[in-house]
Amino acid sequence: MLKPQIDILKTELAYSYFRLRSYNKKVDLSKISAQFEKAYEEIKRDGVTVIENYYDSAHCESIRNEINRLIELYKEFIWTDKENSDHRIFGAEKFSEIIKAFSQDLSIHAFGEKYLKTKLKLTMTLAARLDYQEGNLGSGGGWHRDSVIFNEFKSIIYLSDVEKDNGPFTYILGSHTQESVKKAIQQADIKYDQYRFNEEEIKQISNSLQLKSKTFTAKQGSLILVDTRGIHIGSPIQKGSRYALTNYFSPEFRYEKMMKHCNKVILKTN
Ligand SMILES: O=C(O)CCC(=O)C(=O)O
Ligand SMILES: [Fe+2]
Repeated sequence: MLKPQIDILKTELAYSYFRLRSYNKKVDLSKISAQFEKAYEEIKRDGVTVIENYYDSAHCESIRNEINRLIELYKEFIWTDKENSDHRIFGAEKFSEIIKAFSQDLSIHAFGEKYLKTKLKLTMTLAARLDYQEGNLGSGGGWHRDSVIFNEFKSIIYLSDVEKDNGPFTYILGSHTQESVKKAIQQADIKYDQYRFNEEEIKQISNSLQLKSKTFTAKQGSLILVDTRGIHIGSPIQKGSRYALTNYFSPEFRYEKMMKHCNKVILKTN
């Protein structure tokens, strides 16, 4: 059992470094809305929460049209998977005013800062259209954590209705805490730096940690606020298309480093 103990120690050390750099700005979510206040309690407990009807259907339709326009206009430059199912415009806020408005949403920003207890900066907004194609892996390519050491905040808005066949976001509730990362190492034989998981490992983690997964089927305009340190998957799409925007944030102190990474994928059109 010596090896897992050392691994846990490494996790603890990195985590305390993050905490040292945190801050304690008071953000009063009740001034934003009761929905955000409730969402805050949920994200702390589960690692994920949803606010329905954040955008109305006319607004969703406008952004869908915008995504279609950008995919067509920049088809030689955008990222697609090998099945040609996933079409991704990273940094889409630079090409569209209506997408920029989502990237600059102050309520979401304040919520993320309160949750992570640190100042955040947007690194980029992803606009994505997922079309059904045989053999597609879904958004994100399988079960994973975005980070093992750091809690991470993302906001995803569905711009089309997402039923169970339309590639819904799925999350293992409660898998975002330091405690649960530790338990996965101790009780489910997961490596300390492991951030991708096969189905067998997901079963193992869910059973030994007694955690349930939740699939976020929801109407267009639903806003998912999520700590992507928790284990999640964008399920493979079996029918139709899924449109969504995702805001990526970084703590201010890691921003330069994160941007170096993001700049590799941000859309460049010449
Ligand atoms: O779009 C999704 O459903 C999930 C994608 C994902 O893994 C992420 O944004 O971190
Ligand atoms: Fe992810």
